[in-house]
Parts: sequence; C-alpha cells; structure tokens
Amino acid sequence: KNELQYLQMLRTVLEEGHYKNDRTQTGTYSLFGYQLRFDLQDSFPLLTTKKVPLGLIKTELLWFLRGDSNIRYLLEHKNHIWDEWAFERFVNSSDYQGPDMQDFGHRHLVDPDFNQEYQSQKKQFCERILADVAFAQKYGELGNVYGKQWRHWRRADGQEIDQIAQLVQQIKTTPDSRRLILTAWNPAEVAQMALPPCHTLCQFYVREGHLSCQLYQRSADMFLGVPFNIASYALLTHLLAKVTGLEVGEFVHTFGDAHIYQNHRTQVEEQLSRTPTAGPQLILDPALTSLEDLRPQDIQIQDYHPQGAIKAPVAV
Ligand code: DHF
Ligand code: TMP
Repeated sequence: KNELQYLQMLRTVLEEGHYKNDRTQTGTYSLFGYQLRFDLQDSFPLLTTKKVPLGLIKTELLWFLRGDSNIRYLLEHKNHIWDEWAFERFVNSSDYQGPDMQDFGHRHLVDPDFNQEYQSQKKQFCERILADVAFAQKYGELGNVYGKQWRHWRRADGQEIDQIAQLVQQIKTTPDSRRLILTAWNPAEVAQMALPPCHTLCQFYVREGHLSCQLYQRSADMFLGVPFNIASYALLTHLLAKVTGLEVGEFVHTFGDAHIYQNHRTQVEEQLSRTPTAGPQLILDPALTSLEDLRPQDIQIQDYHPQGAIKAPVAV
C-alpha cells in the first residue's frame, strides 16, 4: 500500500497538473502541495513497478553523511547521478577548451552528432576527476550542497555545526523534542550551489520508541528524483533509528512543486500500467552502532523483485 500512494500521486499530477514552464525549459505538469505517508514497519519503500538502483541511493547517502560535496567519491563508487551538474560548471569555466557545450542538456537530446561529442567530453571529464586530484578539487565540487550543510554548517564566527552528530545526540537524550531538525537550506550559500537543495529540510519525531521522519521537498521530479528521495530518507530514518536504539515509524513526504516533465509522459504511462508487488525488507548489519564507520555493504536489501527499469532523460 506504500507504493500505491506514489502511483496515485503520479496519476494525479499527470491528470490534474497544470502545464508550467521551468528553469530547464523542458516543460512540466505541476501541482503545488501534496503529502505521502510510508509505514516503514511494513516494508522498505523501494518501488517495484520499476527497478530503482539501491546501490546508487546508498552511495549518495553515504556521501552526504561523510560531509562530502565533491563528485569524486561518487565516481569512485561508479555513481554518475550528479555528473551533469559538475560538468556544467566546468564547461562554463575558462579552463574548458573543448567543443562548445552551451545548453548541452537540450542539444544532446535533439542532435545525435552533438550527443556523441557530449558523451565523449563528459566521459573525459569524469576520467580526469578520478585521475587528477587538483582538477577534482576545483571541478568535482558542487558547492556547499547537502553533505557540507549536514556536517559542516559554517557559523559566522568560523566554527562549524555538525547537524547529524547533534541530531543523534538529541534523539538519544531528548526524544520528545520538537526541535529535531536537519536542514540543507542555507540562504547565505544557496547562490554558490550547483543546484539549490531539493530536499530542503526534515524533522524527526519519536513516540513510543519509534522514530519517524518528515521531509519537506521544495521541488520534486516525480518520475526520476522522487523514487530515489523516498528510499534515501527511509534509509536515513532506519540508520538513525539503529544508532539511537529505536524502531522505525513513518516516513512522511511533503511536497512543494511536484512535477512530471513533459518528456517523461510515456514512461509514466508505462509505469502506471504495471501492478506493484510486495516491497522488500531492509537488513542493516547488526553490529552497526555509529554512522561514522558506515560502509555500503552494511546495508542490504532482501526480497526485492522489481519490474524492468524505465529510462528517461534528466532535465539539466
Ligand atoms: N535534476 C532533475 N531535473 N531531476 C532530478 O531528479 C535530479 N536529481 C538529482 C540532481 N538533479 C536532478 C540527483 N538525483 C537520477 C536519479 C536521481 C538523481 C539524479 C539522477 C537518474 O538519472 N536516475 C536514473 C538511473 C540512473 C543510473 O542508473 O545511472 C533512473 O532511471 O532512476
Ligand atoms: P530546480 O532547482 O529548478 O527546482 O530544479 C531541480 C530539479 O531536480 C527539479 O526537477 C527537482 C529535481 N530533483 C529531485 O526531484 N530530487 C532531488 O533529489 C534533486 C537533487 C533534484
């Protein structure tokens, strides 16, 4: 029943969404304000109506939890979900000497010759990030996105705030607190970010030994980003529950601008024609006691039997 809610929301956004232009000039069907509730006791909310790669969700979350905002770590783990936003900064810089990549997000979709050139340049870019530390420091960096704000929020006096460490401490010592907040939205630094945080703020809540999480997502790509976001925050809730000795409760997902890109329409219709099956179970290494020494292999999924992947272009 967790997944049916997501599918119902997809249907609603497609049928009742208002056509709206957007920053990427792709065009969307959009609704403002919506909420889903996932019971984390029931199953782990990884969609079964299309294959969602948990490996990429794990390494992205571990990257946030490391306090890292440089794509080098992601590339080392063969995770390419953030490549375009780092590449965009590089091709707009004076260090880039290759063929014109202006507006690559659109042109690679409509011009096959350009697409070949673009794929080759992006591949060279990723190889250089892995091979050249100085280059990676300069162009692998996305600006002070999620990880930096979570673990190294800079105060005016130069000191840093580790929101994750504080959160773990507060959940343990004052579980009834109404101030269990994790925020990535730092108004002083939003302008320098490659992409201002989409999952902007979340709040945790403890009742009768169960930990719940509510996320406010200001902008939601319903087909591509949201299945990742649901699994990622469900996983974060499980991890925080594990290290604070709690059970998991609910994940409440609250949306601002919820949209389906116009060029995802046939993919969404394909997904809506499928019937969901029972969700998988999450298995965390029983020895896990802290978020500091977490490794991808400490997180496993059992009984995940999804239908085939559905590819769609990401709007840059
Ligand atoms: N921009 C937009 N327009 N939508 C997003 O969802 C988005 N997400 C970002 C960064 N910018 C974004 C970070 N998260 C994919 C999933 C999540 C994500 C970025 C990309 C994605 O392309 N998923 C594919 C599979 C990718 C793969 O296998 O490498 C998918 O089919 O789910
Ligand atoms: P925006 O900054 O103009 O809102 O564009 C961001 C796009 O990326 C928008 O389509 C939402 C999408 N997105 C997600 O849905 N989830 C995510 O985790 C990220 C990073 C982006």
